[in-house]
Amino acid sequence: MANAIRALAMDAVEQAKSGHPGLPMGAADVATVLFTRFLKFDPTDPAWPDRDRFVLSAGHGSMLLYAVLHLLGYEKMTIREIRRFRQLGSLTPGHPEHRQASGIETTTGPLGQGLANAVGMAIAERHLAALFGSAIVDHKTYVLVSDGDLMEGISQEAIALAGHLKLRKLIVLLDDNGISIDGPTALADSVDQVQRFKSAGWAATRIDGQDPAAIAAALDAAQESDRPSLIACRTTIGFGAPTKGGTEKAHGAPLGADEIAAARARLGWSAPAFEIPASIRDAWRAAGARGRPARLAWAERLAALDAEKRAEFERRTHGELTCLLAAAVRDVKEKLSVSPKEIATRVASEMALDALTVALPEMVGGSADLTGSNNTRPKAMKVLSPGDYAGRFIHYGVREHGMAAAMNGMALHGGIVPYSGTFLVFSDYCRPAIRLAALMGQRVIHVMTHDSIGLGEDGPTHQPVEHLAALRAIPNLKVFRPCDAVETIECWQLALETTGGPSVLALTRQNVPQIRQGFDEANRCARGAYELIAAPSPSPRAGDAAPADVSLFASGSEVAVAAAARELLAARGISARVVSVPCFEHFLAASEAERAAVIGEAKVNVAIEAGIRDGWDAIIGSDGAFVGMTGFGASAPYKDLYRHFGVTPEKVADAALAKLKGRDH
Ligand SMILES: Cc1ncc(C[n+]2csc(CCOP(=O)(O)OP(=O)(O)O)c2C)c(N)n1
Repeated sequence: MANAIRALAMDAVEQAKSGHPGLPMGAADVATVLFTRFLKFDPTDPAWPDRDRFVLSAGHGSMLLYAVLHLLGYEKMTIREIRRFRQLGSLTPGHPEHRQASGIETTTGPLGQGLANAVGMAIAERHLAALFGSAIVDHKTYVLVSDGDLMEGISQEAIALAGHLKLRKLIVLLDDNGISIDGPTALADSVDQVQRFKSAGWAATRIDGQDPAAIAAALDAAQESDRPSLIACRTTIGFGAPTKGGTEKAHGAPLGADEIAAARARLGWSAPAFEIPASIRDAWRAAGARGRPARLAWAERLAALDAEKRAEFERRTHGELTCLLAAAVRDVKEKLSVSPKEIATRVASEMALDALTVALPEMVGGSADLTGSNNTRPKAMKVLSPGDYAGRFIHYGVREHGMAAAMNGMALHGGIVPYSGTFLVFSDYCRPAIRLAALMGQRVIHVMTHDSIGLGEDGPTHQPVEHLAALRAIPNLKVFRPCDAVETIECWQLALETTGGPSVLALTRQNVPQIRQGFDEANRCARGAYELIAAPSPSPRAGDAAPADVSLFASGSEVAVAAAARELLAARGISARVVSVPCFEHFLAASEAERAAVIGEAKVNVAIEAGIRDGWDAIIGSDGAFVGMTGFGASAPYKDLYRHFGVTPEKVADAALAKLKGRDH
């Protein structure tokens, strides 16, 4: 049965003229034992919520997963898809891309991410089991990692967190072949992985990964472990390939016709390319049918659950929000209209979370050791710990990358809407995971505070400058930068309602005035940009619709700067309007007419943001003026910094006047 995986991997890579045969051939025995004897799943219902999760963290070995899914009988993974390995529109891209319908739990390829995703999945399982009971939620998370996965720094964050949280249903299988692209891993690595995992609180053992009995025994032992398990499986990369096996030559290139023929002979595999002998196919299909009774029994248990609890489980599994969200948002906005607050938007976010997390119990929060700074822990939220998996707040430790990747795993698992916090400048440390969340279309919400030079004294190491632009550059990621407490709750609502992708909320450390006064039921941030303060009209003639002289566009804390600049300009007889731009992505998704209406027809456009200009030209045009940053910040009280870097109402007014003058000449 393992040779069926090897043959399909060799043939598909050969046909595509690219790909990685080595891992599937070496890890075929591990995968065969796992999928045919241990993994709980049902190919006829790939989304079954209580299935075991399998993550191929070493995504370059994608043919292993495709071959197994095909052999087990996942309907969509046909032999045609295997033949179309790495071709446009196939279900078999170069690296596995998340498609639950065909059994791919997460997108992998960037090494280390899958392992950290799996940690999130395992957290989600423990949490939901604590809430809904083990009759409904009781599954394992298996991960196949390669040497490269464990060399990546993110793996340390993931391993340490999993060990600390005692995620006993997480089982990692290491394809311990000692080979990477450059050659033997000994060229660059001498870590004893078993000791490494043990020191992080795992059960860890080393076995012969080519011996099915040893693999089964190790998996058996891992079933009842009181901690997460590592099984280091000693394998031979490209097992069966006579000259390339055991060397880096088997890692990432077709083996070639002669080597494949020799491997077939050595493995005793005589079937032609892409053909599986009937007896072997039947055995795989029987393995695929194994989980059906368990699924049906689970469905009965679900049906027998108290109706309210069942409805809640199903709602959460489907990622549906409740109408309580709108009510919570309304409530916060009403309070702010009655007593406006001059507070930092991070504090406004905490206020929002106090209400939102009550309305939406699926929200599981956290912070990478900046809880008090990020304001991500509502007062009533209990900590999730090995003693209490029902807790909803995760102390991720100083592990931004692992945190962001674990959040992806939770979202992929389902039943949870993860959010968490760090400083915006450390979005760089989360970026690879944020990018994958965007690629996979997963709803994860990153609260990123201290969003500009406005954080002050911590200085340029902590002051984001290029980060808003860099995040806005990621497709399918929404970057929200609210200007006050009202916009903050509105942006939270939009992030929660964005079911098809991640969001970042960029929030201030420093206080900002509440500019949005009065109660407005509509979520004005939904348009991405809107006229917040109209131009003053000194002597309105009836029907006069003359455009303002100046349009001032700003986000976050700089909206108040724009508002003050508007006053300065008014004092000089220049009419200016202020447009708040809390979310580029929403704005740029609007129709051309809507965008044109918001951009307006002022003689001069000025944008103000305490970051770099990149991206703003889509709104102000290349001839617009920009007041912001062109280099790194500095360490000083924040008001001094705004003055020093010229992000002030006076400089904005000067920029507008200079442009107006330029036009008049
Ligand atoms: C973050 C990241 N860096 C680099 C790569 C490119 N890459 C793909 S596989 C690999 C290493 C291969 O070694 P190993 O993980 O041991 O896999 P094996 O050769 O055993 O298949 C590298 C560097 C990657 N996919 N992800």
